[in-house]
Parts: sequence; C-alpha cells; structure tokens
Amino acid sequence: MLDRRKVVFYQPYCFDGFPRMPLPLMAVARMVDREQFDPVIIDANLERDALDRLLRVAAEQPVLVGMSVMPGDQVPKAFEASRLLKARFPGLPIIWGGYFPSLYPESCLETGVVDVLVKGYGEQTFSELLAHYAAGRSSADLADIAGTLYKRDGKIIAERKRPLQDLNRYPALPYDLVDVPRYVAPTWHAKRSVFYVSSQGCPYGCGFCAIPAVGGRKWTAYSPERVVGDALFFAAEHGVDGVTFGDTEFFVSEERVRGIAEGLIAAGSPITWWAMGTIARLVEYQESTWRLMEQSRCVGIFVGAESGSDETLKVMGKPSTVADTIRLAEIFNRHKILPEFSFVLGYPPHPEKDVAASLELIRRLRDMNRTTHFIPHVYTPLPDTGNYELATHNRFAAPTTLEGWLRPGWMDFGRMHHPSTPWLEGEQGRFLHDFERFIDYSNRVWANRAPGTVGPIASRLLKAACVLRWNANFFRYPYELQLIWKAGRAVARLLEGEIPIPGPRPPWKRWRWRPKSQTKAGRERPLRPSRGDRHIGFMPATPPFGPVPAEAEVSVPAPADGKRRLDVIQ
Ligand code: B12
Ligand code: SF4
Repeated sequence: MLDRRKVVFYQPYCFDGFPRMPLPLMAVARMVDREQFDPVIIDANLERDALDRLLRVAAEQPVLVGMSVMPGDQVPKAFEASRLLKARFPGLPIIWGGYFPSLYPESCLETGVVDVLVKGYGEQTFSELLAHYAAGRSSADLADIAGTLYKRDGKIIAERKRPLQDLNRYPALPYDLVDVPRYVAPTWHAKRSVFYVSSQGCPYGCGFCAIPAVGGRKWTAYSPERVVGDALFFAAEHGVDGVTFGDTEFFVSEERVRGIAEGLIAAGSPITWWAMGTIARLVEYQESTWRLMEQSRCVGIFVGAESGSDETLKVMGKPSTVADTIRLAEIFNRHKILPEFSFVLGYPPHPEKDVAASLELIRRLRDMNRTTHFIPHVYTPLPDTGNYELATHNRFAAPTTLEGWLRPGWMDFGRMHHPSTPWLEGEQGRFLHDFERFIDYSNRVWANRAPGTVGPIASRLLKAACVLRWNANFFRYPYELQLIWKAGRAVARLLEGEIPIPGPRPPWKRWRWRPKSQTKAGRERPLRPSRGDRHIGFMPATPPFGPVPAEAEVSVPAPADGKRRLDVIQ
C-alpha cells in the first residue's frame, strides 16, 4: 500500500454560489483500484490554493491528471492548469473529460496541452486509460480505447463511441475523497442541502440540447434502493434535510420514482427534494404517484416548457405541446409542488413569433401560480446538437479553436449568456437580454429564490417594481431593479457583519450560505477569485461574431423525429 502512485483529479473553478461535490470526478475516481493507486481530488471551487496543490501533487509523479471541463469558466481554467503542468512535467498524461471536450474536441486537442479526451460518460473509458498509463505505456501508444480522442501525426483520432452502461454496475461514489460537510448548504427548500445526481443521459432528443449528443439518447439510473440509501446516508452522517437532484431527466421511470418515494416515506426521511424532468413524461404519471411524491416531500420540479408555440416545439423535437405544459401546471398546483419552467427563447425559424407566444405562455403560467419560477435562456446553438444545422444555415459559426472559445463574447456564449446569434441581433436581442434580467429579479422575490439575500425593505421594493413592470408589460432597461438589489445587498452585508456593527444578527441571515473560510471560525478572504482573475488575459479581445446578415429570416430544418421509443438501460 505504501508506494501506491497517485491519480490526480482536478475540478477547475466554476462556482455559482452553491457548493456542489465534484460529482463528475468522483464518478470516474470510483473506478480507481485503491489497492494499487491513491486517488486525490482537488476542487478549485473550494480550495483557494488548488492550482498550487495541483502542481505540488504533480511533482510526486502521479500516473495521470484528469480534469472535468464544462463550457464557460472551466475552459480557461483547465487550459491554464494544463499549460502549467505540461510546461513543468511534459511526460505527465493529462486527460480532459466532460461536456466541453465531448462537444468541441478539435478546439481542445489543437492546444497541445491535453493528451487525450474522454467523450461522453467516462467511468469505463477512464478505467482503461488508467490501466494503459499505469502499465508504463505513453500517449503515443494509445489505440483502441472506446470513447477517447487524441492526436496522432497531426490528425485527430476518434475511437468508436462508448455506449452508456448500467450505472448500478459501478461502485459507490468515493465520498471519502471529498470533505462532504463543505458541500452541505442551505437552499430555498432546506437548511442543510446537498446536490446529487442519480442518473445519466436522457432518452429524448431535443434539437438544442447537448445531452443526446453526449449520451446517445439513452438513459440509465441508480436503483431506488441506492438513491434512498445515499439520501439516508447524507441525513444520518451529515444532518442533511434536503437533496437537489441534478439529473437532467430524473423522472423517466415512474416505477423508479415510486420506489424512491416509497423508500423515503418508509424510512421517515426528513429530506425535502427537488428534481428535473420532462413534461411529456410527467403528464403521463398516475395520480397515486403524484401523491406519493408529495408525501415523500418533493417540493419542486423543474421542467423544460421551452416555448409557447407548438410550431417551435415541433422544430425542437420536443415531445410535449403547449397544452401539456398547462396541464402539468395544473397538476403542480393540485399537489403543492413548486413549478419551474425553463424556456429557450428566440428559436428559429420564426424567432419573433416564438418570443411572443412564449411571453404569452409565461404570463398564463404566472397567473396560474404567482410563485412559479421561470428560467428563460436565449437559444444557444451548440455544435453536434440536432438543430445546429438550422443555425449554420443561418450564418452561425461557432469557433473551432480554443483561442476562439476564450474570447470574451464566446465565453459568454459558452455560459449561455448573450449568445448574439445572427437572427437575434438588434432590438429583439436587447429585449430578450432585458427580459431575462427582469425574470431573474422577479424570481428572486416572487418565487422566493434568494431568501434573505437582501433585507425585507429591499425585497418589498423589488416586488413592487416587478408588479408594476409586469402589469405594464414593460421589460426594457430594468436598471431600477438592479439598483434596488445592489442597495439591498449593501445594507444586508452591513447588517450581517461583513462590515462589523454592534447588535443582533437579522433573522434572514440564516439562509445565506458562505464558504467555510468566511465563517466566524476562520475569517479569511472569500474563496471566489476576484473578477480580474476570470480571464487569463493573453487572448485577443476581438469581437466574437462575423458580420450581421442583412436578413433576419431563417430557413427551416429537417423534420424532427418524434417517434422514437425511449431507450432505457435496465
Ligand atoms: C452541477 C452542474 C453545474 C455546476 C458545476 C458543477 C460543480 N460541481 O460545481 C454549475 C452550476 C456551476 C454549472 C454551470 C454551468 N453548466 Co452545468 N451542469 C451541472 C449538472 C446539473 C450536473 C453535473 C454533474 O455533476 N453530473 C453528474 C456527473 C457524474 O456526470 P457528468 O458531469 O456528465 O460526468 C460524466 C462525463 O461527462 C465524464 N466526465 C466528466 N468530467 C470528466 C473528467 C474526466 C477526467 C473523465 C475521464 C471523464 C469526465 O464522465 C463522467 C461520469 O460518467 C449538469 C447536468 C447533468 N445532469 O449532468 C449540467 C451541465 C453539465 N451544465 C451545462 C452547462 C451548459 C453549464 C453552463 C456552461 C451554462 C449554464 N447556463 O448552465 C454553466 C457554466 C457556468 C460557468 N460559470 O462557467 C450543460 C453542459 C452541456 C452543454 N450544453 O454544453 C449541462 C449538461 C446541463 C444541460 N442540460 O445543458 N453546471
Ligand atoms: S428532455 Fe431535457 S435533457 Fe432530454 S434532450 Fe430534451 S432538453 Fe435535453
């Protein structure tokens, strides 16, 4: 056991205010044989000196370093870390996995700082890569490992795809490799909540979504026993009273959901839970399943309504209709489950009509339940997704190099902010941008999505301003909302003691999560890197997009296939 070589996993920074365990890395780290190797997970979201630690551990001759890379902030961070590693330890194999390398392999490999990419779900692929490198073979000998991509003689070799495997074949997640209590935090439905993912993939094929491109329209999930077991472990060992399921599609199997609900009820679980699903599936659920879910303390469900236009839903290949969305909203209301609806706005071929129909639907859903939470996104065309061809027909072209992806505009695109697609330039694009901001603020006060973040006075003012705008149907220039929020935050911070003043702590403070280093015990600087840290600086800041086309009219895609059977791995 003494001379076990290290296997290093690095999660580049991507913190959004809620601490989540580095699940993608834990998923692959569980495949490491502990008798032979010593796995180490470094999480830059929580560790201030993560990069220093990575470089220190890399000096101990680990077998390899694996990084998880999502589009957005993780791309420059992963690049920066890999560049440093390659400069100091040229022989150390570096593996990237996750959605960015799965969708944009050329951009990653042309940097020369990554040895091999893992496309799609990576447990088995990683296991074989580890065996390869541990046997003393090098990146130059890579061959025949399904699910990998690498460069050979200047050309990219893409090995055959690795099909999704039954998740229950894999060992338990290695909770001992992370400091679990640091990932327990308050959320809107629980005081001590954890983030957990109980399935992989999705059997549907929506044209804007990256999941089918990566998972191949298949779905696999932990058994109810395993999910309930993990939830009860969190409750018993870490005092957890809430679970946020991050599955892209939690509800594919009604039988599984019933099993989970029954298991939680039978164990007298204290846990409230929230999950994401698909409207087409949920409207088919039996009434008794809804009752079980409610009884097992399901408090909220996130679904993709996507559009208020049936025509757009058809183009997207979405398996539901607008009528299904309304029906589900009624079911939610009957069962006191908080509804969350996401929308993909500005979809071709008729973006204006799509936006108008979606606003109408949002209004209708809000009238049915004022606390409904909306998540609007402007359509961001991703390579390898079903409707990407539609986007490229309409003069959209994503970068093909990492340098391109690291430009500020494309970074925003990767984060799915301001995608600036050619057909949404001008007034319409600006309207959508302001509308997104309005919805964000209105969620905070109407759907109670930021409890205690500002004090009661700012919250009431914000509510009043949102009501005025909503009634006037006016969403442009939401500057007063921003002003009220910022002023409210400043006062709340003052009262919370970030600027020390005498007196009791206000009651809403209890709801805010702060990193460990900011707690009373260790009053240090926040862990979040400063704004100046966010871009790595040496990339040219040129405008991200080419010339805007004269016409905003767009052409029609191939018809979507709505007939496929659900592919569930048993
Ligand atoms: C949690 C999460 C986040 C967290 C970050 C994670 C964390 N630990 O802090 C936060 C909230 C910060 C986040 C942000 C974003 N996210 Co996110 N996120 C997720 C979510 C819900 C769960 C990820 C997870 O833990 N999955 C469980 C693990 C086990 O599965 P996995 O991640 O797929 O990992 C497997 C493979 O990808 C692969 N793999 C992954 N990493 C590695 C590394 C190695 C070395 C190897 C070998 C293999 C490997 O093997 C793993 C096991 O099979 C997923 C949806 C989902 N259910 O997957 C979206 C998802 C990954 N996010 C996505 C996106 C787009 C984003 C954003 C870019 C934009 C946005 N608006 O959400 C931002 C980035 C913002 C930024 N600041 O840069 C997309 C990615 C696809 C895409 N469209 O490109 C997803 C799939 C959501 C979606 N439905 O579109 N996200
Ligand atoms: S149902 Fe959700 S996860 Fe599945 S393809 Fe559609 S948008 Fe993606």
